[in-house]
Amino acid sequence: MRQKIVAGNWKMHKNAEETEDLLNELIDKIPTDIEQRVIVAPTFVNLSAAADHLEFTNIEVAAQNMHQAEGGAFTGEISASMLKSVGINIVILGHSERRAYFHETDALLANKVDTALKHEMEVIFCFGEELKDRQSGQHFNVVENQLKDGLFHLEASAWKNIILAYEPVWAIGTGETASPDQAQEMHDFIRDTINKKYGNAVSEDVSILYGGSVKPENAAEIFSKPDVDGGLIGGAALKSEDFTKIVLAI
Ligand code: G2H
Repeated sequence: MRQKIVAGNWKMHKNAEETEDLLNELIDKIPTDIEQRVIVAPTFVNLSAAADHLEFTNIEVAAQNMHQAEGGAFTGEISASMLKSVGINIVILGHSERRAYFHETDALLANKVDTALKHEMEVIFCFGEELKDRQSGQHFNVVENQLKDGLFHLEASAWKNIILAYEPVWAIGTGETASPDQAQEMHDFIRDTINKKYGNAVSEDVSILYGGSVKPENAAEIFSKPDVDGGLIGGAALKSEDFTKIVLAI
């Protein structure tokens, strides 16, 4: 059975005090008896405190990135074992901002995925086409290649630790959202592509989140689509009222 998941990607927002405040608000507002998984991804420096703070709650904590190496001379980087040592078992990889500003390629991401899985972490793997790809009708090809190059080297058994996040780059932080039908069309394509490679057991079990300007106003309609299993939320994850509404819209 695939899971319903709402994850908040806080990007480079919230200092230590603001992180604690937002977590306290979320603890107050998000009911404890819901079935959907709720994940938040604060910045690296606040992960340890966030994991401690949320230990006895139903809110999980993810990192926004990690390095592919086990350790070594990589100034400024963070390894999987460091994340695990402070209680982080989930990592977002391949966000379009990492791909665009930090030149992360599908080949590099395939390595990062391997490292995360080796450390028994769950991966939220982000991918999605740019505006030019959609305008030129290449969006299915681009998405298929990102999926294949980043993840199709995995054994079927590894997919239990993979969560997908389809995030069309033209909809990220722009206020522009893919229509619920556009999201469903691509999620269906993604599931079908996985089905062709791995079969039903994997394709029906993998959760595919939608990301890109999800707000309280549009969340319920997007989440109502059969192949949309939740969302990866940026801007709207920074306000507890909005994020809670989105969590409850699923
Ligand atoms: C896409 C999303 C979260 P936003 O980046 O990953 O951000 O909801 O602000 O578009």
